[in-house]
Amino acid sequence: MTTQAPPRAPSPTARPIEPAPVVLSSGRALLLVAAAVLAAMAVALAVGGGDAPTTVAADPAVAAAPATVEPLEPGPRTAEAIGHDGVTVPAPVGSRGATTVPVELTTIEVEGQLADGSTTTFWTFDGTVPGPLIRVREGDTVEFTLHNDAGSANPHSIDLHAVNGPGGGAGATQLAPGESGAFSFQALNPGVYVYHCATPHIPTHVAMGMYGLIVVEPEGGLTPVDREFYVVQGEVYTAQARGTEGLLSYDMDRMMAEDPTHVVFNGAVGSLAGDRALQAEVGETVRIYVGNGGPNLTSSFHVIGEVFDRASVEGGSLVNENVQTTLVPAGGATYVEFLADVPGNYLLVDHALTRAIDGGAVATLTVTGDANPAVFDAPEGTGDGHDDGHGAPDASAAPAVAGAALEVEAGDLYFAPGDLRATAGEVTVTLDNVGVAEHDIVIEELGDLHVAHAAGGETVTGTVTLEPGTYTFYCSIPGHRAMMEGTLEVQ
Ligand SMILES: [Cu+2]
Repeated sequence: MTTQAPPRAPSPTARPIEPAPVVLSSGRALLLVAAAVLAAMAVALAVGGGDAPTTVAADPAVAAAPATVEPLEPGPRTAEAIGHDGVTVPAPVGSRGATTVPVELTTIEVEGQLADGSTTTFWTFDGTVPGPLIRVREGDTVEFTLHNDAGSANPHSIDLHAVNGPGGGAGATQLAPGESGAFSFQALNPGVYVYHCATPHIPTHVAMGMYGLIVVEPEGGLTPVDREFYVVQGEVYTAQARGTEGLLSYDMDRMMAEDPTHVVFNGAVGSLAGDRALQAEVGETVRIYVGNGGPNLTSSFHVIGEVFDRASVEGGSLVNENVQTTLVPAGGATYVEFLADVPGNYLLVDHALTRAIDGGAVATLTVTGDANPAVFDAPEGTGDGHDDGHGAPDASAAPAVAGAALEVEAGDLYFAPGDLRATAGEVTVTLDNVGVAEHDIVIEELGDLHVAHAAGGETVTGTVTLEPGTYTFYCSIPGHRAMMEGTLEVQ
């Protein structure tokens, strides 16, 4: 019998929040909670025929969660967050027959990192955004148990889109803090499905992070691949402007206007970048389960520099081939597959590009291995994959400027030239930003020293004193570094 992974404690960088109502910027918290309880009762009555939610004995291990963990350490590019790592997925079902599969999830409210230097309150399944990937087989009977952690301030529930039955389970799982509920369903339809909290105000619960995917594999299983990844897009609506430091609060008015401050993959800006970038090797087959929690936007999912050899149409049984960008509707999911042909950094984006370049909807897949010039060949320093992966179409391959003055063009998303040389001493750096988004130049080895920062269309000059050596420079705007990083040689 297959058992899903047990509920996980929040990641070490998440910390429990105080068990008080979340303060909404509009000051409607108490009203919302009261409305949620009333509406939850209405849902339970409507769906459950008047029965109270099924309650099972609380698991003491769950009741003890969330564990005490270290506080967040805000700082540059610290992508550690409540964000799911994108690689922890259950094993494929293979060729086994249909069976009974117990699945347990716990709803947990935590404060976690949203972007560099900022946190927000997340409501989660099992402490991550998205919640765990659930994986079953067509014909399986899923015995589903949901626990609402005792430390929660709000009722929660679950609606699995793979369910054929009222509310997708939401009627049986309207749970007050500390309660548990259970129901069972047979997974009749193979595909990739969203699950989400369905407790009023439902869009708020979703925007706070309460979504994930369940894969129902067909009889015989999906085609084996070398790497599987799990990436779910979602919107975040904060009262404070993007880039504000500190604890950001939820903004109901922005939500109602469908005007998110952040659009993210796996919960946070930079959640799948830097040390947490997805990894594959040349020659490997890759499958990405892609979901969209929404609650409002439709994703135009694209991987820059890759063509999907196969893309399921809306997560169902119809599979398209040779696809550049696939739509993932709010409350929808799919999977895409491709062969990693060429080494380099590949950016996963919502190709409604403002959301990626400015809003945070960007993740990195790093492919390592031998160059494959028959498939892609380019001069050094322009993103041929075995140097530093710059994407500038016109980045000079020639030796970069030497001397006491450096001129660097920044665009969306590249530096030109991609590598720099200078002589030791005081160096003037002119950053000419020809792009629309803001860009900066930061030197890692000097404590992430900001040398220059330019808004779109601006040219800005900064100075820095350099000792001889080799330095790494990059753009520190969230999501940019994967394409905007180079080496500075100082003689
Ligand atoms: Cu909820």
